[in-house]
Amino acid sequence: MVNIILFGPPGSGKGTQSANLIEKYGLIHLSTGDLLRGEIAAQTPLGLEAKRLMDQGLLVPDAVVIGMISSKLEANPEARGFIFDGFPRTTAQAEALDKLLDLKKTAISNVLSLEVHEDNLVQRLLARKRPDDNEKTIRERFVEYHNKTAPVADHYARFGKFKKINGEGTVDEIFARLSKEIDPLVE
Ligand code: B4P
Repeated sequence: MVNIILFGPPGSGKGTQSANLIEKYGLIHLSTGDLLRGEIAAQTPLGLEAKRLMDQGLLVPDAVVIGMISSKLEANPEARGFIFDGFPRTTAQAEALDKLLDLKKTAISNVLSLEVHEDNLVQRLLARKRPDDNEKTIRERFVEYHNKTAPVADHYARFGKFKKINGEGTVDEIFARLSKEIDPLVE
């Protein structure tokens, strides 16, 4: 089983690259951002609370996203593996994921971190025009990233499972860099 975490700051291209990677490797895409936006679109109580936090650039509570990921893992017992996109975003989420995967007697294969200069991140996000892609919210998302998400890198680096990938350039160039890391894992 191949389990990849796509890591990186807001706008680094996690969602964009995941879409191509699942097609190439037949893995299941688990994006907590997409799952939360699904709840918002369905106007569930969870979605309404998530929207309030996401519109401010804040992370939603760990228990909410861990619950969502746990359900998705349970719902896909035959999966060849998963691409985790936007999860884990805190050390508590990383520890919860370790436990969930251990129950399936598997582990994270690699954490690939897309490295992009902050000016380029802002440009990409402003061009996208999602509700949480305005200058004020973007700045808050970067603060959350530096305070709460960046430490997740240390969690995986301790196990030798953290690799930085140049996230600048065209979508195809970045895809080729990611494929170079993943190809040997699926052979
Ligand atoms: P996410 O949905 O995960 O969004 P993101 O990190 O901002 O974007 P991503 O890195 O996927 O960028 P994308 O490929 O789309 O999170 C949104 C919010 O949900 C969070 O702020 C938080 O509130 C909440 N949330 C989600 N997960 C959570 C968790 N685990 N815990 C708590 N809260 C959670 O690319 C961005 C843009 O760049 C696109 O328009 C794309 O077209 C463009 N782009 C991509 N690659 C490019 C390239 N190479 N060149 C030029 N443009 C490029």
